[in-house]
Amino acid sequence: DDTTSVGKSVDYKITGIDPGAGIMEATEKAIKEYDLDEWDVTTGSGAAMTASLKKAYDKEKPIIVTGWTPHWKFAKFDLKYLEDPKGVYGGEEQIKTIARTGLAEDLPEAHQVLSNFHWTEEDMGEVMVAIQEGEKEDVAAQNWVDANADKVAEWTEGVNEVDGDKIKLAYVAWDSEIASHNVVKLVLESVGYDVTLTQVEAGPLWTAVADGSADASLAAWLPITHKTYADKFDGKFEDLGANMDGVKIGLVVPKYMDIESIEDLK
Ligand code: PBE
Repeated sequence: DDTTSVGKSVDYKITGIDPGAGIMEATEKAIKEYDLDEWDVTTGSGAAMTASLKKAYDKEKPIIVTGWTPHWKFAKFDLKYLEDPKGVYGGEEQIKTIARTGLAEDLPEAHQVLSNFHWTEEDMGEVMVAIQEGEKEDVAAQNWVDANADKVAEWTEGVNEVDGDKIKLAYVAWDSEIASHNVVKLVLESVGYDVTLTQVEAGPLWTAVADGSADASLAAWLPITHKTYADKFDGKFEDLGANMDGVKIGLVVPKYMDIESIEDLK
C-alpha cells in the first residue's frame, strides 16, 4: 500500500542531525511510540541534513528530516510538519537564555543584556537567510544589528559600558543558534565586552554552562527539547528567560509528499 511505499522510498530512514540534539532523542522516542520498528534516524549535522534536503527537493524525491522552526529551510522550500497526534515533539516552546551561576555578580552588565535579549522568528530569519545565501556569519549579524538599532538599544538600555571584560558564549552549529549568537556577540561588544563564541555539541554546551567554563548560551530549547539536559543540570545554571517564543520541532517533509502524519509511516 501507500504507506509501505513511503518507507521503502526513503529506505526507512529519517534524516537526523547531531546526536546530542534534543530532536534526536525525541525522534528515537517517536520511533518507539509510533511502533516504527523498521525505521532508523541517521546522525549527521544540521548542514548535512539541509544538504540532503536540498538534493532530494531539487529532484522531487521523498525525504523525511528532523526539522525545526525558526529555520531558513521553510523560506527556501515548500515543506510541512507531519502531524504528531501522540505529542511526542511537544507543542510550541521557547528558546531560553541560560547562564552559569554567579554571572550576575561577576559580569552584571552582560547579565542584564542577556536577560533583555528577546527577538522574533522574523528577526532571526533575516540573519539566517542572509547566511544561507552566502553572507559571512559575522557580516550578516552586523548588517542586522545596523538595520535594527532600535531593538539593540532596548537590550542595552541603562547598561553601563565595560572595559574589555571577557565573556564566553557557547553554541551549537544549528542555523538558528549561529544567527542568535553572532548577533548577541556584537551587542555585547557594543557595550565593551571581549566576546568569544565557542562552538560545541549540545551535551558539552550544557556541561560548560553548569560547570562555569562557559558564561552563557542562547541555545536552550525548553520545556521539551532540552528537558533531559535541564533536568540533569537542575540548580547548576540560571534561567535568564526566553529569547524567542513560539518555536517548535518535529518531522518535516516536502509538501509534494503524500503523507500527513507520523502515523502514516507505520
Ligand atoms: N534544534 C535546534 C535543537 C535545538 C535548536 C531543534 C536542532 C535540538 O534539537 O536540540
